[in-house]
Amino acid sequence: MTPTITGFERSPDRGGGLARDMRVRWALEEVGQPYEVRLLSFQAMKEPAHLALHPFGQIPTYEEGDLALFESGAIVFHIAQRHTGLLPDDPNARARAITWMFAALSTVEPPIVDLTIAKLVEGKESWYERRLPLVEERIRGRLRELAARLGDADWLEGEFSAGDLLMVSVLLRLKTSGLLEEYPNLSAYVARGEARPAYKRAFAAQLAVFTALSSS
Ligand code: GTB
Repeated sequence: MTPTITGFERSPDRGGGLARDMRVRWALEEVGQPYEVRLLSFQAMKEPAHLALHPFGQIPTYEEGDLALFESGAIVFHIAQRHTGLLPDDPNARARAITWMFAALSTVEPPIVDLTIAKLVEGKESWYERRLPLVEERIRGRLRELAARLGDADWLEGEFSAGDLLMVSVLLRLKTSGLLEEYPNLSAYVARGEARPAYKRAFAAQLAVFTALSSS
C-alpha cells in the first residue's frame, strides 16, 4: 500500500528542505518506497480532520492503511523497521543506530530549534542580544562533542543508517548560521548526506511543491 504523508502547502523556507516532511521523504526514498503527499495550509493543519491524525496540528503525518502516525522520528523509525536499508540487521548495531536517532532528536536538535526560535520570534526582545550567544554556545558544545565522536568516519556507526539520516537532517538547520563550518568534519558529514541520491530526490520533490506555487 502506498503511504501518504503530509507537508506544507506553502513551506516558510520556500522549498529549502528544512520542514520536517523532508526527513520522511528522504527515508522513503532511501528504502525505495513510493509515497503520496497531501499538502496542507496552516489553517487546514488546525482543523478537526488533521487534528485526528496529529494531536498538535502539525506536519508531517504518515498514513498507511489503518495506521496513522505523527512525529517525524517515529515515522522514520517505522519506515526503517518495515524496510531494509536504514537499520543494520545485527541487533547490537541496530540498537546503536537507533540510539543515534534519539540522540539527533532529543540531544542535538533542541538547542538548534532554540536558535531558530530566538531568531524568528525573540529578535525584538530587549534581552535578545544577550541570549543569542548563550544559545549558540550550547549548540557549539553539542557540535564539538559530536565532531569528536564522528572523527574521520563517514557515518556515525559503520554504514549509513536512520541515525545518520536524522542527524544530518537536524544539522542542516544550521546551514545559514555559520556554526557548522566551525567543525569541518561535520560540514563534510552533512555534505555526504546531501550527496546521497535519495536525499536529492526528496529535496527535489519538496522544492517542486514551492516552484509549482510560484509559477501558478
Ligand atoms: N516534533 C515534531 C516532529 O518531529 O514531527 C515537530 C513537527 C513540527 O514542528 N512541524 C512543523 C509544523 O507543522 C513543521 S516542521 N509547524 C506548524 C505549527 O506548529 O503550527 C518545523 C519547521 C517549519 C518551518 C521551517 N522553515 O521554514 O525553515 C523549518 C522547520
